[in-house]
Amino acid sequence: MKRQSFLRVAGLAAAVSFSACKPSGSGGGGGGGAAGGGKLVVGFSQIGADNPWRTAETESVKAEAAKRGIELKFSDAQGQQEAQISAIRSFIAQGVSAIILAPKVETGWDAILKEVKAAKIPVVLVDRGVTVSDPTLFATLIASDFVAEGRMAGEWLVKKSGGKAGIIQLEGTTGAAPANDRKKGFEAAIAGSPDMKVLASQTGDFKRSDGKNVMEALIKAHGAAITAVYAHNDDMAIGAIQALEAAGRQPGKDVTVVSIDGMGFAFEAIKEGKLNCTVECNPLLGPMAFDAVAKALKGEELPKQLVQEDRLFDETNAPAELPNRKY
Ligand code: GYE
Repeated sequence: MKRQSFLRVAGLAAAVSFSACKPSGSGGGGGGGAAGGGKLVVGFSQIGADNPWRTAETESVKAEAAKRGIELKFSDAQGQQEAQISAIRSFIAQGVSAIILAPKVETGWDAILKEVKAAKIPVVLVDRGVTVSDPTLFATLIASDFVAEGRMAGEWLVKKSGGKAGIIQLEGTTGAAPANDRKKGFEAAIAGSPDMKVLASQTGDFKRSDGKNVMEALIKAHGAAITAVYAHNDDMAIGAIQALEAAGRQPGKDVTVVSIDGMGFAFEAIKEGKLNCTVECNPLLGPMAFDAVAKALKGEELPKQLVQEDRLFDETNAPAELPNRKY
């Protein structure tokens, strides 16, 4: 695979700027936003609505557009990258001023992003990164450092389990940046502890139902050897907790469960003693996304990634934080 010739965008220091695309009425070559009758028109291509994290992100983008008087063209791709590509093509045809894209997977975006660039429409990526041949194909990425999230979860588990565990890893959507990187960070964190063994690592597609089904099968295969679960998101962790309980295990006690996202329901599960730890990942990206859109439209240079800082919560600090959770 020619991966080396591609640039992994997250963490790149280079900055790019887009030539200013004026709001409504300027016409020509995209960026006109004419559909809005004076309003700025922005397209948002969302992956789907399969878990509460994603719905929280969608709501944040919609609410921020409304607050700023921006007309938002929203497309839900129902989990299909091809549908995201079609939506982007339709945004170009409609002459939007900017595009916000939450890309399902890391690869396969070059061609469509080149079409967007040719139309002089800036692209702001939210929540997941892409691997592209040319870093000027997007203005910036607003996302968390997923390797760091995985590392925090892994380090916490090494400490909690005294360096010895039989682990089930429930991966996110195959090919998605947070699945790739949360795996990488976690596995690096446990690499120095020979008794931290990953018994199985399978995708649960970031969904509660898949997390539950995969966990049921893995309990049958590995039984009592399982002493820990690392789920790439809270939803799959809840699914795994249900499967463990159905199998007569005690999640949170005889099986340590660690996950990522820091959703309110995960805090509740920590309080109930069924989930042990969650690393937050903020889905409320609307305000930052539209700040970036505004800057890109002014032709300002943006860093290639605006990193969200994430904190780790367990039984020691989750109860105090619970009333403050906004997602
Ligand atoms: O963790 C998960 C969602 O891309 C950061 O995707 C996001 C992840 C998030 O489906 O719950």
